[in-house]
Order: sequence, then C-alpha cells, then structure tokens
Amino acid sequence: MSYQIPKFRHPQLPVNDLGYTKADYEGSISTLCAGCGHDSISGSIVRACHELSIEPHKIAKLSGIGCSSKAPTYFLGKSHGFNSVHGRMPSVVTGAAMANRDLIYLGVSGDGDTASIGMGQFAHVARRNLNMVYIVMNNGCYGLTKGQDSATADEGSVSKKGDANMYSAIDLCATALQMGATFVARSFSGDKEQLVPLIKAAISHRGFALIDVVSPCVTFNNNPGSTKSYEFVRDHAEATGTVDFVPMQKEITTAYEAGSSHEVTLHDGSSIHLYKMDEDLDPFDRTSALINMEKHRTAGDILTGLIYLNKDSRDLHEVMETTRRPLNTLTEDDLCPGNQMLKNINASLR
Ligand SMILES: Cc1ncc(C[n+]2csc(CCOP(=O)(O)OP(=O)(O)O)c2C)c(N)n1
Ligand code: SF4
Ligand SMILES: [Mg+2]
Repeated sequence: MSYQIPKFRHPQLPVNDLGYTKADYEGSISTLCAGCGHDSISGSIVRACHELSIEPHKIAKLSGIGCSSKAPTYFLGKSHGFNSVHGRMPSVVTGAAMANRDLIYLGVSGDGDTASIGMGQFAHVARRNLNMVYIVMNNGCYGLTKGQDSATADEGSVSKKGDANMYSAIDLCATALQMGATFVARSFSGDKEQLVPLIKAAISHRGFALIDVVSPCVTFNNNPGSTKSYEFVRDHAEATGTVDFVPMQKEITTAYEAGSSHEVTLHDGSSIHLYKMDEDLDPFDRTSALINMEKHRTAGDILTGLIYLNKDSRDLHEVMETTRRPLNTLTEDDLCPGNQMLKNINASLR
C-alpha cells in the first residue's frame, strides 16, 4: 500500500535547468519506520537527480525484496520502475539495459537481497561491468522479516535480542572490487554531503558503480553493541576524503589544494574532485583500495567515500559492441543482414 504526497508546494521552490522542483523527483509517502536510514538515502537520490537535471523518464529504478527494495516507491515517482524477485534485480537490469542503453539504471537492494540470495547475481553483474548504479541500503539485518542477522553483520555485532553474531561478515565493497567493479564507494545514510556527490558521480560513471551505504535499521539493529547503529557509525566512519562532483558544462568554482587532490573527467564530460585525506589510499589502484579497506576493517573503522575508480572503464555495451539504438526502434531492414551476407556466413561455416 502506498500513499500519495499532497500536490501543494511552496510556489518559490528552487527549480533546476529543466524547470523541475525537487518535488518532481519524489515518490509516494514512505511507509518505512520513522528514522529508518533507507528514507535518508531516498532523499539523497532525489537531491542528486534533481541537481543533475535528469529527465525523470530517463531513469529506470529496479529493486529486489526487502524494506530497502520497497524504497524506490518513495522516490522518482515519474521514472520507470520494476520491483523484482528477492535477489534477482541484477538480471532484470541486465535484460533492460541490453535492450535499451538510453536509460540510467538505478538498482536498489538490501544487504540480505545482495549478500545472501542475490550474491551470485551481484558478482556477475559487477564482473560484466554493466552500466548501472547499484545502491545497497546496508543495515546488517533482514529488516522486513524482523531483524535476523544478515551476511554483512560484523562478527561479534550484537543484535537487539542480545546475541553476538558468530560468523565473519561479507564486505560488499571488497567483493565488488574482486569481481572487477569499476566504481566502488561506501557511505552512511546520515551523511548527505558525502552521499549526494557520490550518487551523482556513480550516475555519470560508465560501468558498474557500487555504493554500499550503511543505513541503520532503527527498529531491529540500532542497539548498543551493533556495528550498524547510528551511534557506532558516527563514531567509527573514516572518510577517504571529500568528493566534489561538477556536472558537464558547469563552471568549476571550487578551490582545492594541489597535491592533496585529484580531478577526474568522467565519460560524459563531468568531473569529480577528490580531496584526499587518507594519504595511503590511491583510489585508482585496486590493490591499494583493498589493502586500505582491510586496514580500516581490522582497526574496527568503516572506510567511507570513493574507494576505487577505474578511469578507463569499458562497460558491457562497449565490450560487446552492441547497437547504440534501443532494440524496439530497430526495423527489419536494420536486423536483416541481406542475402549476400547470409551466404558469406554459411560459406564460412562449411
Ligand atoms: C525467495 C524468498 N526468500 C525469502 C524471502 C523472505 N525475505 C523477505 S525480505 C528478506 C530479507 C530482507 O533483507 P534486506 O535485503 O537486507 O532488506 P532490509 O529489509 O533489511 O532493507 C527475506 C529473507 C522472500 N521474500 N523471498
Ligand atoms: S524494519 Fe528496519 S529496515 Fe525496515 S523500515 Fe523499519 S527501520 Fe527500516
Ligand atoms: Mg538489510
């Protein structure tokens, strides 16, 4: 069940380059628990898409099953949407993206949806470098089914019932890096200043972009002893640096110190400025990214920010040399290679 947001808005809400207000990027009223981290992530998605002036009909939002996978109902109400089966969002995105490369694909999943039932699908969509943004709303538990530990719950993390988790955690950023993801970031639902530019950069990146967002479940996993609670994450988040995203055609007005920062131009002409804080981390080197994540994990910290970016990413369409046109615009003339070509193919197989 979903509820509609009242249409009335302040007449002077700021508009973007398309003349749309932020309200044009919102969805239905959220039915998630008050204070759920997932709602804050939805807010960041709305802000990023509004500020990037994306036509809402140019976005397709897809998800699996879970409180997190319900979240797309609460943002981008004028975009395409598909709520799929538990853990199967990646294969649905793959099919849609192969049929129409003109849309921005935004996959939303949970830690249960991704790291357990959907682990195989997650690994392969990262390996194939599908051009999509994959956001995990990571609360370390199965929120929708009343808070069981998920595979991303840290060993020793204490549940609301008081039991310590006995198993080692799956780190989705490390897994994505191992699988060949070309953009890997981690953030916190409560840190919009970091999350919004990361979402913008992920949308502009051509290839598979994972953002693993720690998103506390206030109802089942926000207790003392949990490593996914608001208090723990606020005390233990260590940023790689700050990220500033500058869309194509916008004048660069931000100042940054040479030597401590990088400017990266993305495929669409936008750029990211990275103000490095962690001197050991080279975000363009996969090994350095893996070593640093492990270093922080061992120290009990959570490394946030842009962790890895492959500037030379070649997405699945480039690798497969697919047509630039959506499949439903191709005519028989486009698809039929002609008699002579068929004869040549047959001859080459004899
Ligand atoms: C095939 C299948 N198996 C199990 C379930 C039960 N189920 C629903 S949501 C869920 C896990 C949700 O956890 P997560 O993806 O972390 O989302 P959250 O609710 O925490 O945001 C499970 C196991 C299901 N719906 N379908
Ligand atoms: S149960 Fe947890 S994850 Fe689900 S809506 Fe409530 S706070 Fe959010
Ligand atoms: Mg979860």
